[in-house]
Amino acid sequence: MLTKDQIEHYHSRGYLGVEGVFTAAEVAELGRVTDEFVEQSRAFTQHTDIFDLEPDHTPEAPKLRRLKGPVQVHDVYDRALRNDKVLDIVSALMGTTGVRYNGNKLNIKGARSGSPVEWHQDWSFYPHTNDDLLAVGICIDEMTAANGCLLVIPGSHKGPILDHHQDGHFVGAVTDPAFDDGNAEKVELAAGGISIHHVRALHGSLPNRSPHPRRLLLFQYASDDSWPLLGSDWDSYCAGYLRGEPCNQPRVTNVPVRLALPTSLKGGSIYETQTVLRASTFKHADASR
Ligand SMILES: O=C(O)CCC(=O)C(=O)O
Repeated sequence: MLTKDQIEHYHSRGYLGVEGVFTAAEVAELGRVTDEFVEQSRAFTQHTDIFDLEPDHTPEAPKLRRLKGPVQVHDVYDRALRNDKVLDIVSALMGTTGVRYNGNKLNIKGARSGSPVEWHQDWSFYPHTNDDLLAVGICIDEMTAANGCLLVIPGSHKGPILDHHQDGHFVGAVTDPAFDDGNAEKVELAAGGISIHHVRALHGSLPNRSPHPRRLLLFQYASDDSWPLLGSDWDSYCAGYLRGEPCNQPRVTNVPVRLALPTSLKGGSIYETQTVLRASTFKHADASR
């Protein structure tokens, strides 16, 4: 499954790319279904519970930025969430046999468009009692520096949780003035590969300046014994279990926490939350291309 070097890379750098997890047929099906949702988005001019739209989206030229809960709207995404190869990798990296999921989304950067995702740590959105959580991104397209690949600051998962607030409100992006992205690393993969980043790893992505789309299907996985510090009801918590049994005795470890409170002034998606930012968090955008 994973080599010792791959596991070591994930633990030391906080991220990993694994090629060839999904077959060409599986990727083609994910792509076809995603195209259908882009078609459906023509019917909307405002964000909905399902669709998050690029600012220049129109019915004539649909620009779907995010499918908010892909698993809830199509079986093909649900199968990907439960894919045994993915769950084996997740389990090996988190060091637990039980696996729960706590979120899913499909981020789309269309050809020569696509909003950036400003630098942030997922942990700033959903801290838990332990940090054995990670996100897996399934590449529906080849993901390269040119089309806005995921960027990660290596080793940042072992560092502090940086401030993600502006004027006292959570903005979903790093506002710490000392933050520097000069040593960002690119996660470039062929279609069918998966990116994995630790919940505390600083990451983001630039707009797509290439003629090729970049569609990344993201699943957030958590250890079976982590409990969300911002709260949950028991039924929703249990519904996320993919392997193992629901556990009401969470493992509590010594993790840094900075809550996403007071709440953001703008919600709906990370893109919307980040729109209130006064300045982009990318300082070396060109260097990372
Ligand atoms: O789509 C991307 O490049 C980054 C995704 C991400 O970090 C997020 O949606 O929270």
